[in-house]
Amino acid sequence: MHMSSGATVWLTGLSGAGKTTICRLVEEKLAAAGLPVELLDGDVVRRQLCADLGFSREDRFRNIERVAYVAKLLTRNRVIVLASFISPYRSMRDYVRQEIAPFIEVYVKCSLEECIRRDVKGLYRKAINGEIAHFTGISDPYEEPGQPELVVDTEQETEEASAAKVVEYLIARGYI
Ligand code: GGZ
Repeated sequence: MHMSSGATVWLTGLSGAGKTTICRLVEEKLAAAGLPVELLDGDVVRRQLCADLGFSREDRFRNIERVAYVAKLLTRNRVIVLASFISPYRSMRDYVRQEIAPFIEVYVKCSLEECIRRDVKGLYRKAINGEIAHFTGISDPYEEPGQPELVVDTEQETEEASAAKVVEYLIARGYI
């Protein structure tokens, strides 16, 4: 594990499914192995690069287009990009897939019921009370991936185990 061909690992899933935590764990493992790695996370990107955007369908597409542009530049410079975005529409993920190679779609699977139960940031409660409009899973759609490269189920396994699966996938396919 000391050379990388570059790749974008794209984690999609509901808010609270565990995308950010898994990305951070994968990042730690890759960085420890001396690999070039960058994390692109919805929470951070939306305070920086996409501070002007909201959560309408159009703005979500703009968000993902900008991130895809950055991920593409990094990937072609042999960086392993770990991108963590709800990216709720199949067509937006397909757009990224045709922009970037190699592109590895990871579905971070967790039922809406469990995300509501966890409600890490209290956003589901607000959304259910009508205090946040267009909230994914409550008042906005989430389209499950049809054929992701990898599925990790955070209701069935620990985030450590999910992260290990991502790393194993990258090794098995020769990306790292
Ligand atoms: C979904 C929202 C919303 C709405 C704020 N819908 O779990 P979080 O809190 O920390 O991460 C979520 C983040 C979603 O941004 P993304 O860039 O990943 O979304 S997308 O790919 O659809 O463009 C959530 C918070 O922002 N958040 N309002 N209405 N998530």
